[in-house]
Amino acid sequence: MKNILVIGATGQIGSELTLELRKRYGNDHVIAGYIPSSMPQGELKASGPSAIADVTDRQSIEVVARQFKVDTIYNLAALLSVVAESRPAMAWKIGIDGLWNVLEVAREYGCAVFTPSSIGSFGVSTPHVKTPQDTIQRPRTMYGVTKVTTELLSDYYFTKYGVDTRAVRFPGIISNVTPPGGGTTDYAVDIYYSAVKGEKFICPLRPDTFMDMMYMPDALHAAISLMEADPARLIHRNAFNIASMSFSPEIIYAEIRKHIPDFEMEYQVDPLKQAIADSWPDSLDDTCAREEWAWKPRYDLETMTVDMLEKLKNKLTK
Ligand code: AKB
Repeated sequence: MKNILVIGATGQIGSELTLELRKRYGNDHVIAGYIPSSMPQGELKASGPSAIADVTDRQSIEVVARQFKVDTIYNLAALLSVVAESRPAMAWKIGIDGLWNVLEVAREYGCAVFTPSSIGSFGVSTPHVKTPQDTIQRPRTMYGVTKVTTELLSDYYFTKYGVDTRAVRFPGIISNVTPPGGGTTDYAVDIYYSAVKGEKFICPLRPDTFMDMMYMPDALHAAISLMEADPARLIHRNAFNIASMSFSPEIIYAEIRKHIPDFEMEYQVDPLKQAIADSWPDSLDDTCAREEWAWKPRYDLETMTVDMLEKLKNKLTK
């Protein structure tokens, strides 16, 4: 039986990933790792064990690994792209010094490790349409620099020490549970909240800014199925392009208006967010993920929008 530690269990992805892993592997086998300023609440707290696991404090991870006989770590600790630009030293400390701590514990205790990369690992010189799996990665944001380093360091621990590291490059993740914080793709979540609350949405990006996005159930499915994949089939490891939909603000706005025709949106471009978005791919080629571990998304913009609006209506009108 697996024993899994999720580091960053109270964050946007961690909060839903922990519950999904508990459904699959049993509540007692999935530990919600948190930092003291962000304690688990509600179902996350009640449904299984939790423990302090701070990536900047190697001992805290080691204690949990030993106590719970952890064999798999999902390391989700990171600052997102916009906030990392204002706190670059902290972004490095959490993303890279933190990863080093996680990998060292994994090496000692024989754990597999999933540490996501991102579309942010690409830069202006990367081909932007159908970005290949193996291509130029010269990002100019601190977020991107930490994500490329994450990929390299994770591969290094695999080839040098045999640590079973695997990862995907997440696009913008859209969910109706825990809001994201400080990302360039956050607008694609915020727009649904505004639509359901009946508020005008102020869009921080130009109408024609394309980026890859994904609905949370597909993102969870990607992370878990990659970690369950037959290692003999993996040619790549850190990190796989995955894709399900690519849209611009004007396209998502039009899709929401099919359900809420009087929904209004205005553009007030944020120069930092726009510059970051312009440096990222419009769409990724995920052929390698499809071939090496049978990746296949379930949601597109249409089906995601129906589900998002329904779930948010229930959540916000309670
Ligand atoms: C961000 O916008 O920073 C993240 C990402 C795409 O990695 N959502």
